[in-house]
Amino acid sequence: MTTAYDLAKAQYADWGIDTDAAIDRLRPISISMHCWQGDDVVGFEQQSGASGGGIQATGNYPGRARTPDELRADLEFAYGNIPGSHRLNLHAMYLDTDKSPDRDAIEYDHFAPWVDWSKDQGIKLDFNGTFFAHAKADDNLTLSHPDAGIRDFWIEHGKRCRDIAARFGAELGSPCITNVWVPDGYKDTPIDRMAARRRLEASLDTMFSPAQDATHMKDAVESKLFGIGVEAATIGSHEFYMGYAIRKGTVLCLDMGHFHPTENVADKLSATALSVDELLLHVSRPMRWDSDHVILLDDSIRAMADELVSGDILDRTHIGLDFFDATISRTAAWVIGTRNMQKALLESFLRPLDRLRATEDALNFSERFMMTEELKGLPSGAVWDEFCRRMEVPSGQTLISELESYQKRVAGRD
Ligand code: RNT
Ligand code: ZN
Repeated sequence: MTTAYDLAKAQYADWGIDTDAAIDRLRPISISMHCWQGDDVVGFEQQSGASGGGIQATGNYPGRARTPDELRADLEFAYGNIPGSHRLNLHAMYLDTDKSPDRDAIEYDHFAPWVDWSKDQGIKLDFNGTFFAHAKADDNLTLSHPDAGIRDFWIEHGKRCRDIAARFGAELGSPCITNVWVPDGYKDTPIDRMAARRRLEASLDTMFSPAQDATHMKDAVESKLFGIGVEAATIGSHEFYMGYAIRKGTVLCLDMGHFHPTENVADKLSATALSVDELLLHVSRPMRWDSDHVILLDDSIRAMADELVSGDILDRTHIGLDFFDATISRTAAWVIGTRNMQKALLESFLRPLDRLRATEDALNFSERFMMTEELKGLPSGAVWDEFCRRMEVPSGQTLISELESYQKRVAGRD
């Protein structure tokens, strides 16, 4: 019997594209799925409350994970419905312990259950310091705070996160990408931006000064444009961190919600990758602001995937996700969002890249235009379905049933 995939394969072959090769390229790509979609960025500290720092999950859909065990169960379900093997991006406030260490006192042991679980599941970990949702971050100043005592508190937090991350990496045999995002900024126009930036730079230098083995952990820094409550100035702006990452050799994190809304974040990949060795992405969907909507298979995500593939920077880009929506099933958000990133990559692998490049090099923009638009009619969905079939995960209506029945099971939690 001829399958939809057989027809798709033939149609692509007509363009000189090998669909099996595209599937083989997609299979090993591991996406770092963020833990915080599962519980609306609340975490498991005893005193946890609002996320603060201008980050806001809105909605009260039933089923929020309230404990590490619930979050892990939800993650297992999600990974089970995403083809391939993927990473987990943890935040420091997701510790799993009956102790209540303050942020400057966290230790590996507080996270050890996550490592046991990761080993069991065959998952690798990434990590983030949590520099928000804390009394010492209430002024939206942490590493750049004028008070050295507050800066030291957060520097200690960051150092401990790096030690914990290095142990994650050593235990799991894969470098743990350890990201720093701080909310630091001012609501109204500051008098001395330079002083604040010098303080942030000095704090980062101190925090990063203990050497870590790059085979166990790598530091990343994440910029932002603005946040609620820090409209006038963000100390860790894009230019600040781009310069910092280039000078200090850290990974540069680009969050798609952290630029002016009309900027094309995909354009920044090749531009920055010439100056930094490695990139970290927070793939996200800003709507009017850094709203962290779940990513769709839309043109902004396709553009990111196309640039990673055309620019040949996939192997030095860590693809992380950063979205959270509390108005829909949280597990569905993870599964559909992560699969959308994979679908975009698959579509990028299904382009006749050499031919497209040749039209551009020959300044044959008419042909480039005709090709890009006609290619959109090819049946990439049939190739995706075949990928899911080979990876033994559902797609289409079967997937929807799976997502719905899991959501029913967790709906009674609150
Ligand atoms: C905030 C940053 C940051 C957070 C996570 C929870 O604007 O995007 O990455 O979303 O660390
Ligand atoms: Zn982010």
